Amino acid sequence: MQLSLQGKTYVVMGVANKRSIAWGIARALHAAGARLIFTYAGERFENEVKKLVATLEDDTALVLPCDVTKDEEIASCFAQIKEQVGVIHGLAHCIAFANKEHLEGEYMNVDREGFLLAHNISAYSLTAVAKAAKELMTEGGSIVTLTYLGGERVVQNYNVMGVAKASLEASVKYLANDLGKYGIRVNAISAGPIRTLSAKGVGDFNSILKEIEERAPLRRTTTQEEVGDTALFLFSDLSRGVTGEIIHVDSGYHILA
Ligand code: NDP
Ligand code: KAL
Repeated sequence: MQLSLQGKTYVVMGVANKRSIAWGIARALHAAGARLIFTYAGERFENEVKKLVATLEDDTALVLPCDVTKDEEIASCFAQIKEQVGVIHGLAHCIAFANKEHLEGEYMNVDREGFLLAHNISAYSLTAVAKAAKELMTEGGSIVTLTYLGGERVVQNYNVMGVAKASLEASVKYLANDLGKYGIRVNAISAGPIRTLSAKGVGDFNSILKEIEERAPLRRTTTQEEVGDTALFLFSDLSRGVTGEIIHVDSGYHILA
């Protein structure tokens, strides 16, 4: 079945390249006829994002800078969206960052600065952008963020990012409670491991993927398309009774002991 999101507008934050989960979500939304607004962090990926967006052949698509560590950039990004589009119906938050040296060895070696950086970009940013997006979601809306099993359980090397994801998941619930009265739903997708730029440089990523193929109930790894399709459900009216939820799209791996 093909869902239609014709006439609706969605903000997609966190496309770095074609492997990004955000790009999987964007493609699903585009196929459903939605209008898209993309945001990127640094100039580093501006051209890459613009090149990718051009492949959609949709001249209504907008591409705007939004480094989520900067309040003024969030404000000006959403002011531009308001001016150029008016109303939005959803937002995909696909953003996370921690210093590489804090993603190996023992968790407790993280310093204050690294802890705050990971939480600032990976957790607080959802609250900051939800608050800005709310003003444009005058017809109700749906906010979707991305999390990982390492926020619920100890996963080797995930470390400070796991602690930040726990904060992100709690934020989903508190935001869902705040925003429900405005007809805005807030949910997270807990995705299984996918080879993206963020996952690059992770020493044993191959063995992590192999374990999923061997042990996950569905015996295969997660794809960007699977996450994109669940996001589409969360953005559509089919999920109108769902908020404050963490949906695992991970071949069922999270049920295993
Ligand atoms: P990508 O590397 O493709 O995307 C990460 C994105 O985070 C980049 O687009 C990057 O933007 C953005 N980002 C980092 N810092 C900032 C900032 N200050 N302001 C705005 N954006 C910023 O990786 P993924 O697609 O894998 O990651 C997307 C989300 O999915 C993350 O939340 C991640 O934790 C989550 N996830 C990933 C899994 C996986 O296995 N890949 C599994 C489960 C969850 P820029 O490139 O412009 O710097
Ligand atoms: C247990 C897993 C193995 C990997 C351990 C930690 C992964 C953490 C994810 C985090 C988002 C990665 C980074 O912040 C990388 C960053 O330090 C360096 N990379 C960059 O700067 C690139 C260029 C940009 C685009 O990246 C970002 N993020 O801006 C977890 C695996 C199994 C699942 C994953 C990868 C989960 C996840 O959350 O991404």
